[in-house]
Amino acid sequence: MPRTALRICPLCEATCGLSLTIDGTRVTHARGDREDVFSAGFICPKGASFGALDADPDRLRRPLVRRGGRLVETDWPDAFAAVAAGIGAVTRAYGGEAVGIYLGNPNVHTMAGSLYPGQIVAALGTRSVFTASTLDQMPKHVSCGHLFGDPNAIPVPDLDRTDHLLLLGANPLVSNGSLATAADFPGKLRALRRRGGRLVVIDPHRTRTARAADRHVAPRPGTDAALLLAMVHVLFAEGLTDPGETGAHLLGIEEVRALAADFAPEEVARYCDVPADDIRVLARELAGARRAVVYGRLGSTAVEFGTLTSWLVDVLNALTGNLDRPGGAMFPLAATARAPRPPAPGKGFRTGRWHSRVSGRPEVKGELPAAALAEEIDTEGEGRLRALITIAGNPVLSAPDGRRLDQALAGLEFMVSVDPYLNETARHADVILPPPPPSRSAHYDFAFSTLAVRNTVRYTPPAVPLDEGALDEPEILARLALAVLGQSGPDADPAAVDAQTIGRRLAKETADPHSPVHGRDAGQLAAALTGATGYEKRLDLMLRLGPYGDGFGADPEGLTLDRVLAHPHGIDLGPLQPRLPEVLRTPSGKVELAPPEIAADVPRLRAAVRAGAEGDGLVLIGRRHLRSNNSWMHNVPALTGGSNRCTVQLHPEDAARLGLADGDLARIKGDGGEITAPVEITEAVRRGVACMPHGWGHDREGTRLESAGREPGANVNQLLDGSRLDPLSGTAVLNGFPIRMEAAR
Ligand SMILES: Nc1nc2c(c(=O)[nH]1)N[C@H]1C(S)=C(S)[C@@H](COP(=O)(O)OP(=O)(O)OC[C@H]3O[C@@H](n4cnc5c(=O)[nH]c(N)nc54)[C@H](O)[C@@H]3O)O[C@H]1N2
Ligand SMILES: Nc1nc2c(c(=O)[nH]1)N[C@H]1C(S)=C(S)[C@@H](COP(=O)(O)OP(=O)(O)OC[C@H]3O[C@@H](n4cnc5c(=O)[nH]c(N)nc54)[C@H](O)[C@@H]3O)O[C@H]1N2
Ligand code: SF4
Ligand SMILES: [Mo]
Repeated sequence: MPRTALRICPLCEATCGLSLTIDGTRVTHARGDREDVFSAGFICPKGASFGALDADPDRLRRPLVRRGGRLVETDWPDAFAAVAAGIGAVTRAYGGEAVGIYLGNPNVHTMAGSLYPGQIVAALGTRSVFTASTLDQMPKHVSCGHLFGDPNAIPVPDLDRTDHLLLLGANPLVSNGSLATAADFPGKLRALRRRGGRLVVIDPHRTRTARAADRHVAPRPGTDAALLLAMVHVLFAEGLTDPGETGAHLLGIEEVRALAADFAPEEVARYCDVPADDIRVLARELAGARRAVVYGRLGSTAVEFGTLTSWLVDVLNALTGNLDRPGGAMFPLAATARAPRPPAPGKGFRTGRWHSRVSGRPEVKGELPAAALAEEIDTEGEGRLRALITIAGNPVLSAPDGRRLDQALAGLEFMVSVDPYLNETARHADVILPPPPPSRSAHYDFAFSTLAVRNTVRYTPPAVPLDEGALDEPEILARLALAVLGQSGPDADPAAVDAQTIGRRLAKETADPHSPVHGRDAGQLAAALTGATGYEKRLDLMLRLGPYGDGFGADPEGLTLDRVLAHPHGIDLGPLQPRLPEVLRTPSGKVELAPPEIAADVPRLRAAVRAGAEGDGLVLIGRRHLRSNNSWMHNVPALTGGSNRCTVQLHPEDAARLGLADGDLARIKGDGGEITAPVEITEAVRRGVACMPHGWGHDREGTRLESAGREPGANVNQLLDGSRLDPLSGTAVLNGFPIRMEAAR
């Protein structure tokens, strides 16, 4: 008899509640869970293909270990022994610093990825930490770090209550939203229009989202920082700034005025290729709306001036009185966050506490740029990386210059990958540790509940029990943390890893006069935790010490894991609430609107504006497809084909100039190399722009991605050599970099 089970979808940031139909151990159907308090039944084609993805025959079921040059199946004890031996040999010879770690995007989509990597890094004692953040949102962390004192205090657009939404470099009708967790983005945009609100989109591509907008402005890629600074200029010049009630929490307004002084719309119009009057209208409409919000995504972060652009998004919100008020940009309060403490000045945010060895890039949030990973491995000298751990990442396709990284990985002394696929990156590993499919994994969104446009709490235990002999990913990562310390034998106890974190957190809380458990006995509290597994106990701990928690009895009505389990469709915790000044950790205790680190980057922008556009050359931008996700969903036939193809889109005028017809094969050249791709001519991209998706290039030897290999596509990141970065955040410029193009053959 088929049964149903609930599962929060881990496939994008929308975190929809799914209702799975399960026959035996197989997911035969997935639909949106109409009773889900957050998503109310919304689902997209990826969620609907949950069963196919879950049962992909190419998923690894058992660990692989390299023997005589070949990857062969083995059992878990043998795999962890191989990890302990391989990492041990490198750390003994060169120290823990010689082991790097790369954490990919799905770490924010699994419980394990949120709970254990920190402990693995600590066990290694390495500063060579690389993540997908420096291919993505790191500029936002940096700007929020400086503005609010906490790089994780990221305000999100209050979609349900705004009257004016200005989207910058975001395509939520395809991506389903990012750094703004909202199930049913399409429905929320329709609701905005229905209540008389306006949608404005700034994007060089006339995307699906841009087509749904009241106003679409298509600037030259990479120029948004100048455009936004010109909007700031207009606000001051026309007396339109009105910070409202948040004004009391703002420092640096006059400094911002000075920074914007020589960015009048006329000064930037040519550079941005947007008429000065249009920039004025954007500023006036934003200031004139009752409740408005500016929100930027990948086209605002993975760009040449990513940190400046991210900063200006929130400067505009603050100057128009829309920061921290309903309908504006608000700070979520997740159930697993630490319970709020009384406002107090903090230590502030600092980068560059150490630098990368080869290019001297500053550390940001404890990370070095993913674009610098290859050079840290293949450049001779002391401190060179000799071993690498990758968890849920595919940097060979996702990061600049995959060919160089490919070669670098092949030269490592040891590599271990935690990944369900033998893909372009994992094929270099000496040991692959495969997590079970998502139906076998529990789910709680630690990361995305801090970015959700409404506060809710939801947890789904595994929908299907683990297969015989399989390990869940929390246990894999806990055992990996132990193996790194040389503990891989029968005595290695993964529960000790959880117990250690629980003990540490409770020691801190019981000593903190502002904690609900101040002065209580940590051992007794630990013993009171419920949960069938270590990760469930950790979830219980966080919920109970969180803003809505029971505080171990302090508030008997408060949240516990048991209470959340009793509400399988989730518990609604209400709309977002103002959080200033409690959320701030700046030394001043204020929002520091003109941080010196950011102000110091404005001259670089001024110089770019003065230099103007780099000739009339083409620049490349990315695009996503509703049925893709980065590099790892091209192996599911239900999700490929149709319009989900790796083509290079070009405006008809550019195509004509280059002598390219629709369907022609084009040769594309960039700093890092050349690729070929079929041309797709469309007026949707503006002149001077070529547009290609990433995550393709599945034609490498030694992978096990049968379906993806049939239509491999080309790796757009081969056009980059890893040297173009937003300097403040170390984020790769994936949008708006120069290329050349000609007909192939
Ligand atoms: N040119 C260009 N490049 C880009 C982008 C772009 O827009 N343009 N986007 C960038 C962005 S935003 C990002 S986030 C990065 C992503 O960069 P990465 O995170 O490096 O790449 P993904 O393709 O997301 O790889 C995810 C990996 O996780 C594995 N995986 C899937 N599920 C699980 C799981 O449950 N557990 C484990 N352990 N592994 C799992 C997959 O098999 C795959 O190997 O790419 C970036 N690269
Ligand atoms: N279906 C699907 N959903 C996904 C993903 C996926 O691969 N597929 N990936 C997930 C991940 S990891 C992420 S980070 C999010 C990303 O979520 P989004 O950022 O919403 O997605 P993108 O499609 O990358 O949108 C970026 C937009 O910026 C535009 N752009 C490029 N350069 C510029 C510029 O210089 N200025 C301006 N103003 N715009 C520019 C592009 O044309 C594009 O429309 O999506 C997530 N959701
Ligand atoms: S929108 Fe995202 S979370 Fe929702 S079903 Fe689709 S992939 Fe899953
Ligand atoms: Mo991303």
